[in-house]
Amino acid sequence: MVKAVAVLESNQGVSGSIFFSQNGNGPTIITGNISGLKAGLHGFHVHALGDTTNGCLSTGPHFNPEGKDHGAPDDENRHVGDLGNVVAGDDGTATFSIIDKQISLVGPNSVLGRSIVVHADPDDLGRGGTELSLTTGNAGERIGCGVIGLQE
Ligand SMILES: [Cu+2]
Ligand SMILES: [Zn+2]
Repeated sequence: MVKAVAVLESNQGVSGSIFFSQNGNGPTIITGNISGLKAGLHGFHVHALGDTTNGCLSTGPHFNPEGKDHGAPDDENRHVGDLGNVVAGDDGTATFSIIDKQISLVGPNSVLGRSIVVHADPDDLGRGGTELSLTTGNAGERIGCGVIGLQE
């Protein structure tokens, strides 16, 4: 079992911790909660870099080692980092448990040392019909992010 954690940083009042675990080459389980959000859907992705020197802006694009288009978590044609949306309730908190087959903590698709990012707006899952939809999902501003590091 490999385990990892990311603690979100934000200059917009967003906070939370995200936990990752993976058995062998099996799917990765991603759980956590994020607070300080407005109610509704928020794009949620692994971005390529673990660089937060310029806040969430310096975390690079969606982690995409296979050169694919942006998509939904269940799509075959998606960025490895595409986790879709988390949903915040009226209290501004999103609590989630995601099982994902493309995110990994080992091998070439490892997300260790990269960043998890939550956005201001919903991810359109590549269905928006615009060029940006196929790269970012039109998820808007990066309002919280944290570097994914190994956990004991
Ligand atoms: Cu993102
Ligand atoms: Zn993407």
